[in-house]
Parts: sequence; C-alpha cells; structure tokens
Amino acid sequence: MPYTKLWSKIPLTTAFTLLITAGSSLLAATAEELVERQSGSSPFSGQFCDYTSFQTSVVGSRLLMFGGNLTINKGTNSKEKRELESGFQFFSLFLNETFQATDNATDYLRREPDPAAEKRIASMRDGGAFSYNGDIFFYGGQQLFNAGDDDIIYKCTPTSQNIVWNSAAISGNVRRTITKGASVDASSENKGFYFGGQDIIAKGADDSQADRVLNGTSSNNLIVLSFSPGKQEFTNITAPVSRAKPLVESNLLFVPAGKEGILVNLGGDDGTGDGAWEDLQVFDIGSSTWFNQRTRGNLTSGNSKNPGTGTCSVIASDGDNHFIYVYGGSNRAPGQSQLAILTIPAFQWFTVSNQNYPSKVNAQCQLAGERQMLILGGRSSNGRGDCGGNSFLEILDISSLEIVSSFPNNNPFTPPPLVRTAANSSNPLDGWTDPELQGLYETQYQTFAERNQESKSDKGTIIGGVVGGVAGVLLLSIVAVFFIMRSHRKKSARDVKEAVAEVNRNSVAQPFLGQPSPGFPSPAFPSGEYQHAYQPGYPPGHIYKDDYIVEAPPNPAPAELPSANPAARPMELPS
Ligand SMILES: *[C@@H]1O[C@H](CO)[C@@H](O)[C@H](O)[C@H]1NC(C)=O
Ligand SMILES: *[C@@H]1O[C@H](CO)[C@@H](O)[C@H](O)[C@H]1NC(C)=O
Ligand SMILES: *[C@@H]1O[C@H](CO)[C@@H](O)[C@H](O)[C@H]1NC(C)=O
Ligand SMILES: *[C@@H]1O[C@H](CO)[C@@H](O)[C@H](O)[C@H]1NC(C)=O
Ligand SMILES: *[C@@H]1O[C@H](CO)[C@@H](O)[C@H](O)[C@H]1NC(C)=O
Ligand SMILES: *[C@@H]1O[C@H](CO)[C@@H](O)[C@H](O)[C@H]1NC(C)=O
Ligand SMILES: CC(=O)N[C@H]1CO[C@H](CO)[C@@H](O)[C@@H]1O
Repeated sequence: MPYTKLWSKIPLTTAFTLLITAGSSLLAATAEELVERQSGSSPFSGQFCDYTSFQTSVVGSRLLMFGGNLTINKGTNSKEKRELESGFQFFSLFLNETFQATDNATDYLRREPDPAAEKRIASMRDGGAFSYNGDIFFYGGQQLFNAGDDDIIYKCTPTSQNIVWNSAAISGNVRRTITKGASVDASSENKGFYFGGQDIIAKGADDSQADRVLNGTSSNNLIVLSFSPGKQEFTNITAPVSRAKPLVESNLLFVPAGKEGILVNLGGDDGTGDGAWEDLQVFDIGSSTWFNQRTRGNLTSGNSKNPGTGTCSVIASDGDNHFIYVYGGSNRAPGQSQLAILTIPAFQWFTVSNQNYPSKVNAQCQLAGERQMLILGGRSSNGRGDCGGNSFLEILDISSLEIVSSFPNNNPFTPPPLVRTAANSSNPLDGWTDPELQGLYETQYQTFAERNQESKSDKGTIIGGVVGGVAGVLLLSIVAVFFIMRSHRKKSARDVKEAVAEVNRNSVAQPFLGQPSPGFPSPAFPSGEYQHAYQPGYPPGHIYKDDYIVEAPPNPAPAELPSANPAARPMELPS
C-alpha cells in the first residue's frame, strides 16, 4: 500500500505518537550525519572522469542526482584506467550550504546509500525525474534491474534522514517504456513533461537483464504528469509530425508565458543528426497545442553549425523577457563556443565564446538562485582521455557569463549586455511563424495557485492559514514532546520516516530553484561526436552508427553491492 494512503488511515492519536518518535530519531540522525560529513569520505572510488545519463531533481534545498553512468580513473594513467563505477549512483548536493566548485568534490557532494540493495528500483538511465511536494517521481528511462512492469514507476521521498522508496502507478494511455526523452518540471503548474525519446522493451521478470533500447524508434509524443496531493495523472499527447518532429535527447524548457505556460523544445536528434535549432517546437499548455517558431541568429562556431546533441539548458526571466542558456553539445569541440543563448520573445540566438568555458557533453544543468547555472557531470567533448580535465561541477554566472567558483550568489539576475538589445523586442524578429501562437503567448501568465486563488472565495485563504498553523504546532510538538517522552518508541523507523516526510511535505513550501533540463548522451559514446561535426584537428573516433537493438550489459546484482552508508539504512528502533 502506498504510504500516503497508509498515513491517511492512521488515527490522529497514533499519528501524534509517530511524530514523537519521529522527533527523536530525526535528532539522532542529524548528529550522525554531521560526524559522517566531517570525515569527508570521497563520493567516488577513484578520480572522477565523467558522469552521464543520470537524472536530477531538487527537493527543498537539496539537489539529488540518480543513476546513470559514472566513470572513474582508478589508476594513474587517465587514458587506460577509466572504469565504469559499479552499482547505483546516488548523490546529494546541498544548495543551502556554501562551497567552492574548485574544491575537492568531497566538500560539496555526498554519496547516498544504494537503494537497489533493498529494492531493485530506480537504477536507471535517461529518464525524467519530477519533483512534487517533497516526492521525486521517475518516469521513462532504461531500467537496469527490471524492477518495473509496464505500468509501474518509482518515486522516492528524501528526508533529512534517509530516502524512502515506493512504487507509483501510471494511468491513462501511457507506458513507461520510453527513454532518452526530454523532461522538465513545471512546478508552478504542478506538472511534469517528458517529450519524445526512443522506445524500449522491458525485460520483464528477467532480473539479470536491462531494458533494451530500440533504435530507429524515435517519438514525438508528449507525456504529461499532473500532480495533486496523493495522486498523479498521466496523459499522452500525440502531435502531427509537421508540428513536432520526433526528437531524441532534446531539451525541454518551461516558459512562464501564455495562460498556463508554454514549453520550448530545442536541440536533440531527429535521426539525421539534426535537432530543432532554427525552427523550435513550442507547446502551449493551456490549449494543448504544438506550434513551430522560427528563430534568428547564427549558431555556427568553427565548422559546426549548431551545438548538436548532449546539450543542457536552463531558463531565466527578466519581466516579460526570457533567456534560455544552452551549454555544451556533441558538436562543440574544446575551443569552440560552448554557450548559446536564446532570447524570447525575440527568438534570437546568440553564441558566446570564452576560453575558460570547458567543453561538456551530456551534462545536466540546474539553475540555483537567480543567476548561477550549475553544470553537473557530463564529459569533455574531446574524447575520453582527459579524466583529469573534466570537473564534476562547473558554475556559470548567467549575468556576467563567467565561470565562477563560489556558491551561492544571491544577487538578482540581470540579462547580460550581449542579449539586451534583443530584449527590447516584444515580437519574434522573424515574426510569428504561426500567428495563432502570438495570441496565446501574449496572455499574461499566472501560476496554477494564482489562477485558483482568483476563482475562489476568501474561505480558501482562511483554511490555508489554519492548516499552516496546525502543521507548525505539530512540528513544535515533535521537538517538545521528544524531551518528555524519550522512551516511547513503538513504531518501526520506516513508519517514522514516512510520518516525518508527510509532515514536511504538508508544511514546507519549496523554493523555486529553476528547472533541470537534461542533457542526454549521444549514442556513439565514448567518442560521441557525429561525423559531420568534426573539426580539423579533431580526428573522428567512432562514427555514429545505430544498432537495431542496443543492449546494455546488466549491472552487478544489487545484493553484491557494498553499502555506501549502512548507518542510514532503515532499521528497527529498539522498543
Ligand atoms: C578528494 O578527497 C578525497 C577524500 O578526502 C581524497 O581521497 C582524494 O584524493 C581527494 N582528491 C583530490 C583530487 O584531491
Ligand atoms: C541544508 O538542508 C539540509 C536538509 O535539506 C539540512 O540537513 C542541513 O543541515 C542544511 N544545512 C545548512 C547549512 O543549513
Ligand atoms: C502515446 O500514444 C501513442 C499513440 O497511441 C503510442 O503510440 C505511444 O506508444 C504512447 N506513448 C507512451 C509513452 O505511452
Ligand atoms: C555564421 O557565422 C559564421 C562564422 O561565425 C560564418 O562563417 C557564416 O557565414 C555565418 N552564417 C550566416 C548565415 O550568417
Ligand atoms: C532598449 O530600448 C531602450 C529604449 O528605446 C534603449 O534606451 C536601450 O538602449 C535599448 N537597449 C539596447 C541594448 O539597445
Ligand atoms: C552506460 O554504461 C553501459 C555499461 O553498463 C554502456 O553499455 C552504455 O553504453 C553506457 N551509456 C552511455 C551513454 O555511456
Ligand atoms: C544494427 C541495426 O540493425 N541497426 C539499425 C538501426 O536503425 C537503422 C535505421 O532504422 C537501421 O538502418 C540499422 O540497420
């Protein structure tokens, strides 16, 4: 039974006992955690090389990274000792702490315990991770342990103490068997989206095998996850190919414009090596319709006419102007431009070159605060021989356009001078490709909460206040009663953690930290570059070539995996 349902069935008195117990175990864990962090054990078993195909999500002030392919250098020769780190990759980065990106990753990155040792779940690549109300839902992606049937997905609830995993059902005409799509959280709409990708074949009960990715099956369907307390609904929106061509590994962004927001889909691979660059795919959420929009500007850098696949993106807004920052890409060799900026509504592209920009393919980007773009993981586009030169984390200041080291920067976002001219245009420089989009776009955006508030009476506000107050009292009670009733430990740790998670979900508002837009791997990893993209002086390694069925070797059986942090595993409390 999903624990949210379980919780709703627990009478108030029992609930209160749970909270009391929760308080004590929470405090104990915090002390343990401090000790553990001070000891600073390395999150990697060797020198970091690269990290691709993983999922990221933000819950509260915590950025979590899951699954994917992590390679490390276990020896001294970076060219020969590069190895895939075994087991499930699972990291937290705390955005409420200060750190230097130039520091040892040990100082800002924490490895979380491997959940696959408990349940064979969520060990996946190239899926979407959606954050709602303290939970992270995983949709799509290639599962490596085949825990899921066709209609089961997983979710987790990170608490300060551990991470609780559960399954969740898919509804509607939607399968989970899709990977390498583009995902975005639209947190102000309580929605998540997953566009396109490739089909996969679930391997069912055979635990030793990963899902199989089917080549030649690119999709243009948009999967919508709509969240409300205690449930999630799935919708599958099909579109004519003329409006939304199938794309694998594109970037999807949520723009706060139009009645319920619009999505901009860019980059990726349509099967010929081209993505959506000159003509973007734009989805109006309110009318559930795809449009196209032409852009202006020159994305050429060196011999590559666009960044290619494996880019990652974030969006920042300044009033009615929006700026999409696109970093890296498989077509961008070191020395070429690594950053492209799209201004909206001018729909004009700018490319930025800077000697200090490291090349990155298949990184994940995340906006933190108003003006820092975290560039996480990825690999260098110059091939696989440079473990030492590829940092786990880069920070781009999206106002100054400099790579910086200090996190955080709490200053407001101001558009960089380069793009300010374009910000003066309230229309696309080449006009609206589809005039119908103009009217939809120009409707003033209001968040889901604002729209709901407007259509309700004052009664809603009063109830909200009372509920908030009750949550506050409950939280205070946890601490107060802990000191009085230390010995009243009756429930298992698991129930307790769930109770704490539930209280946190119901009472803690989540800061808006921007949205992840995954960069995705190019199929030709490790060299990864499309043939047409090679620059003179960068010899092609592997030529892009699909296999009809690309089968991933199975990961080691979870039971054999060492526990990274045994102390944090759920265990029975002494009674
Ligand atoms: C980072 O810190 C870990 C743990 O203290 C250490 O093992 C590793 O060698 C350090 N790496 C670098 C590059 O200094
Ligand atoms: C940051 O937040 C986490 C919980 O998300 C908490 O455990 C930690 O103590 C916080 N750190 C600071 C410096 O406040
Ligand atoms: C979405 O619907 C289309 C048309 O019915 C179907 O072909 C496709 O497999 C569905 N996609 C997913 C991910 O369920
Ligand atoms: C784009 O810029 C490149 C060099 O920066 C130049 O060679 C090319 O002609 C330009 N293309 C267009 C269409 O202006
Ligand atoms: C934008 O328009 C304002 C008013 O016309 C002008 O003062 C400003 O210079 C323009 N910005 C740029 C960067 O062209
Ligand atoms: C991830 O690792 C698996 C081996 O476990 C490999 O088959 C796959 O190609 C890798 N994918 C990427 C994108 O590196
Ligand atoms: C090995 C193999 O069958 N690869 C196929 C991948 O898909 C392309 C396009 O559908 C085929 O041409 C390849 O033969």
